[in-house]
Amino acid sequence: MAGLMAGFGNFTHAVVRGIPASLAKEALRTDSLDVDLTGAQKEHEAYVSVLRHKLGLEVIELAADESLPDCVFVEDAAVVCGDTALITRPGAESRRKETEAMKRALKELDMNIVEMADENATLDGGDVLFTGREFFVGLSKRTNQRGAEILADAFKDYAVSTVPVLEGLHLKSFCSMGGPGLIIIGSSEPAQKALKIMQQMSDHRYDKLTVPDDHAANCIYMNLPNKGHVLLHCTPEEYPESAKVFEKLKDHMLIPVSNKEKVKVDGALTCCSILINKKAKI
Ligand code: M3B
Repeated sequence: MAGLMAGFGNFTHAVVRGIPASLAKEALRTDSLDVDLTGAQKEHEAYVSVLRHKLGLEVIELAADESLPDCVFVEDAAVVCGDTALITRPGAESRRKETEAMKRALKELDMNIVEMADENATLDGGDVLFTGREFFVGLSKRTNQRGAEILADAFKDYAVSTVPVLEGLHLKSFCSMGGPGLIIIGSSEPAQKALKIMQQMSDHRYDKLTVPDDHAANCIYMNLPNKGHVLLHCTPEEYPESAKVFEKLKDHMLIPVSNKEKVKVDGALTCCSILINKKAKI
């Protein structure tokens, strides 16, 4: 396992994208909440600043596009693992063109680009959980079986299993990785059911960290050269009970990151960056 998981969470680069003014009124959302645009932009700047300044990643910032209200949620437009970048075919028609700028940026970074050309396939990166040893793909409103098959073709070194997402938008609306072999999971029934399915489908025994709030289970884990285990997680202000769970982690450098405005349009922490490791692992 040490060999297999070596390098998990090690990143050198991040791709992010600005927030267009159109996000406030036009970004897709499950609950009809009003977004404070300036607040969202400030919150996003702080997020990018953590990646760039606190963590020292090389951050590539794509310009916001007013015709793409959801474009800040770059995670959905590509899945990057190793040197391969799968450009997705987002499930929401209004989001399809978000992939164009992402594809250009990932080409520029010398990634091997795989495209999802099949018109019957849909996949949002928010439905893709990479554990370091395998992929779980949520079958949701946005991602279908064909999308999962194309992902499996693109990343042949890893097993790919599908998980039905019964409620909520994406698989990662209630889970994420918290370290090598550690799944962070929300407490709701759909989240717990999905975890059970993932455990049944895997040959590996994952550790789990359960948090009271589903939203708070979406964290960003990294393992960085001079910092060790790093976890970007929700703030105590937003989810006090879940924040207490993270504060007990002793091996991680904990970084609370605010997501108050972006959550109103179903955005979480992982949604706002594509993380890449450009350093050879050997
Ligand atoms: C959210 C897109 C919101 C569009 C991300 C992952 C789980 C809760 N208005 N996209 N990737 N979802 O977050």
